[in-house]
Parts: sequence; structure tokens; C-alpha cells
Amino acid sequence: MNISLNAPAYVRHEGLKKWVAEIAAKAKPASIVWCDGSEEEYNRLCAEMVQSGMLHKLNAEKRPNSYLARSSPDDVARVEDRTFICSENEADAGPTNNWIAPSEMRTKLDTLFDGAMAGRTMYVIPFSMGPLGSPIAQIGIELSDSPYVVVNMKMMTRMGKKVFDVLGDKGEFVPCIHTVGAPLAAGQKDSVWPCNETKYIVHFPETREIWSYGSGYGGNALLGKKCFALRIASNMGRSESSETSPGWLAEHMLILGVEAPWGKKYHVAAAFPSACGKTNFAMLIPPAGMAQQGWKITTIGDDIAWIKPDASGNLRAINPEAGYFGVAPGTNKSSNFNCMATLSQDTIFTNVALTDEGDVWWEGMTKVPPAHAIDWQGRDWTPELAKEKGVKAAHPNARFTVAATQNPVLDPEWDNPEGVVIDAFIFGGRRSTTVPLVTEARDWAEGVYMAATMGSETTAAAAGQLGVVRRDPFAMLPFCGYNMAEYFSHWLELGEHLEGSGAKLPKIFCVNWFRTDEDGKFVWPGFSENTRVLKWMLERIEGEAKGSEHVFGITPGYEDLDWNGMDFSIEKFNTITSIDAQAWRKEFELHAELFERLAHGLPDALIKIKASFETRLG
Ligand code: SAT
Ligand code: MN
Repeated sequence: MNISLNAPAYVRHEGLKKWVAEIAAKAKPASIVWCDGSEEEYNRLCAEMVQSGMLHKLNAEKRPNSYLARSSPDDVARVEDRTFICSENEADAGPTNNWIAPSEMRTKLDTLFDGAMAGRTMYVIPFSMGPLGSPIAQIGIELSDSPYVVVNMKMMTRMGKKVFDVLGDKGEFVPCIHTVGAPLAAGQKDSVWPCNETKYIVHFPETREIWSYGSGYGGNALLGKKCFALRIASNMGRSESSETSPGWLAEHMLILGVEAPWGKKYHVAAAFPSACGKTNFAMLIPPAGMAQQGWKITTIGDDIAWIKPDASGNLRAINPEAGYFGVAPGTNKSSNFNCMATLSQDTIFTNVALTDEGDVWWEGMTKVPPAHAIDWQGRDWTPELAKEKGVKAAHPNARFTVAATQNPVLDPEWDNPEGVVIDAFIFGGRRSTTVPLVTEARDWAEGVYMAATMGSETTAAAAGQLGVVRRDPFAMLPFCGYNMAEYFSHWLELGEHLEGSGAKLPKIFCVNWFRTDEDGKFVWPGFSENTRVLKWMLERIEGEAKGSEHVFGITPGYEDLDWNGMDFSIEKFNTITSIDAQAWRKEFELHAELFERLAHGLPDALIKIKASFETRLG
């Protein structure tokens, strides 16, 4: 078969063209389209998908220029058990990643990709993770046979023609190859959401390649996101560390800007597992009283941060993404007003419900559900069905894709190629018990310990069982592209390096918004009220707020938080801040289990800190 490469004249990179031709020869698409990232291209592809049934155009008055996609019911979330880190040595992937020898995997992929794109168009998607040309940014090229991927990548990354200018004729890029794995025979009718039962999400960290087979959903298919910006980038950041350079960090973190009434602006990066409220925290509106005092929060990113020390040793962060791929269910005007405003137009929704007016709906969007809707699987849905049979209108991992520029509280620095200086790191899991509302680590190493031993109850963002506690170090368990124990070392060494050169490190805090009472109800209202916790953190940075020291750090007393405009009793405060020695003895046993699992390469410092915490606990 002879298919035309069709490369536009402005693509001057021979290596890139050769690679595209090679993949095309293997996957045998019907044609190749080089994406330019234009509005015209976006609109054309959306129109084509409306034609094919993959997208449904929403009511233009209610939701201008927006679409709904419904995925196949067996392609609704990241597939962690089908995600592989194929390093040369198994030990380099570590015990928390699935590993298959690269040669074996390549043989497997050769077979899978042979003719995988038959009958489809292969899109060449050039993208930059981070502001184009930023010293922290990186370039990727995704080859995909999914037009849905193209339009999502347009919103989620800096995508298009300009990338080729930065790339020049021999620039480096991360090759990302994606197929839905559903070749079409001549004349065969396409399914609305093509995918394959067999799925492989594969990373080769040494050669910095990504191969994704069989899924069209989210992090499995938008390869700039978790695959590149976390799994491959975490490898890059560590491999660039040496005697003289501490390397850099690729983290599962939101970045926000916060203006304090005393006239200073801070930047905070926070790691929570998928579907634990990063987007809500990144778009927080301070409670009315605090807003009046001058508190203001702006978004830089909602999911991923790349963090690099500058010449003075400050940790500078960029958001490598350019849009949000957020969880819809639970999002509403009171949980996240700014997000709802962001979604008012130019949005692609996936797996939410369709109302009779041609707008979208999901659980928690409004107090009163619509009397009738079409659910995420295209079936009739009513509130009665939900009550009687527990049928959900939207899938719990239903998502929206939207450009960051639509966010009304987008930080003016969000696109600054230099990044912003981070003042504090926050780590938080979803824990109904044990972990208190907020704890400040006494130093960097103890902060690393807290982040490393973080646990969280699982959510719908990944296929698998819901609500079980699993250790999720740094909220990176599914995203760290190398041995987790070495990742801890990288953090510790980066801290030592910067401290040794006289830099002031960000403070590290650990939070838990999710403690419940005997009835299983959340005690802490969260959302806006989290600003009070943020305020305490910033006052701690300034040496202004009090707190008391306990086993593993410093926590505020009731009187140390600002309760102005909020009715929250000291009894309630005690339920979410109490430290139950018995529960913590159990918790340390779980830390021990984690450390045993990660024994190979585990830094001694963490073992010592654990021992000292246990001694303090008595
Ligand atoms: O599917 S994604 O990986 O993009 C979303 C998430 O799990 O955070
Ligand atoms: Mn995420």
C-alpha cells in the first residue's frame, strides 16, 4: 500500500517525517492529516464527528459551540492494570508499575499496530507541554486515528503549526502513538465510539516513547497528559539530576495563585489523587468575608505541574497543560462556581446526560434533576429510575474538556514561560478517618515522608473497585514513570541540594478534607472554606500563625483558624483534627507495608523518620 505522507512544506524535520512514514507503513491508515491547530480545523473535525455520530451538538443557545460524546461502556476511565512502564531493567520500573521487557512489548505492539488504523485517518498532532519555547516546556507529536483525540488535544495543549517552528529541523520531541485499535474494512460501518477490548498503555522511559492501543478515553488516549506530562516527564526530571544539578519534578499537582490582604501574592502547588477536588481547589472562591478582606485565588493549573529550580534556587512551576479535563459529576454553582462559568460554552462533554432541551446534566449539577434525560449510554433516564434502580444519568467519571482561557479566574501568569515561584506544597488524600484536617511538616524530609505515605480511598477516575484505601504516594501511584522508592530519593536529594545552596524551600503541608462522622457524613464543608486552611498556611510561612506540635508535625488549634463568617463548633473541629494513637499505630503498620514493598532503593531517611514518629507516638 502506498499512502501519501502529505507533510506540509513548513515541516522541516526529516527525522519526524521518517518516523511518521514508518508508523503509517505499520498501522496502514487510509490517509494522513497534519493538524495545524486552527479554529477551522477544530470546527471541521467536530462537524465530521457530528456526522458520524461520535459527537452530539448541544443546544447553541444554552451551551454555545459545545458537544457531547458518549464513550463505549467499556472505555470510561484510565486502565491502570493495562498501563506499562517498559524500562530495560524491571527494577527501574519498580514494584508499583506493571512491567514487561521492552523487546517482548515491542513484538507485541508490532502485531497489535499492524494494520490497526486501516480505513481511518491518521492525524499528526504537534503539541507543546508548557508555554511554547519555555525553558521548562517539552514538545510531543501524537499520531492518532481518533478525531476526538485531536479536538481534545487542541484544548488540553498548545497544539498546532507553531510547534514546528520551535521544533525546527532537528529539535527533540516525544513520539506518542495512539490507535483506538478498531481497523475498518472497506465499506464497514464505523461504531460511534471505536475502541478495542484489548488495551495497552505503554511507556518506554529510556527512549521516551509512548504507545497506546485500544482506548479512546482521557488519560489513555490524550497522551500529552498522564503518559507524557507525568510518566515520561518524571523520568526526564530525574535523569537530568547530577552532582551539579538537582534535576526537576513532574507532579500530579494543581497550581494556584493567592493574594493575601497584606499585599503579597503566593503560589501553592497541591497534589490530590484523581477526582479528589484538584479542579475545585484550583478555582476556589474565598468565603465572602475573606474576599472582602482582599483574599483572591487564581488558577494556574488544575492537574499537573512541572517544577524546576531557577538560578537562585527557587522552585518555579509551570502548568504543562492548556485546558482542563475535569470530572463533571458533583460540579455545580456552589461547589465550583468558576468551573461552571468556564463550561458555559466551547466545551466538549463526555459521558454526561443530555437533557430534553439539548443541554447537559450530571449528578449534583442542580438540586432538582431534570424530569427526563438521555443517560450517558444513550438510554432514557428519569429520577425515578435513579431512585428505584440506582441508574446514574452521567458516568461517575464523566468529564468536560475546556480551554484554560475560558476560566474567569485564570491567573495572569498562567502562560508565563518562566513559571511562578512555589511557596508551599500541599498533599492530600481522601480519608474518612485518621488523617487530620491539616498538618505542617517540620522540615522538607518529614514533608516528603508525609507525602510518600499518603493514603486515599479510590475514586471512579480509574477502572476498578471504589472506596478502598490504597497508599498513593504523592498522588503519583499511577503516574510515576520509574521506581517509586527512587522517586522519594529524588525529592529528598532535590531538597538537600537546594537547602545546601542556601535557597529557601517551600513549606510542605498535608491536608484531609474528607473526615466523616458516625453517620458517614463529611464533617468539614470543604470548598470555599478551605481558604481558611490556606490562610493559616500562608501565615505560618510568614511566621505569624500559631500551631501546636504533635507526633508528625504542627497543626492549628481551633483559635488559630479564622472563623469569621463560618459557624463551625470546636467539637466538630476536634473530630477532624483529633489524632487517635490507636488508629495511628495501625497507620504506621500500613506505612511499614508500603516500605517493605518499596524496600529496594528506599531512602534510609524515611525509615529513620518513621522510627522517630513511632517513638513520639509511644
Ligand atoms: O483520565 S485522566 O488521567 O486524564 C484523568 C485523571 O485520572 O486524573
Ligand atoms: Mn489527574
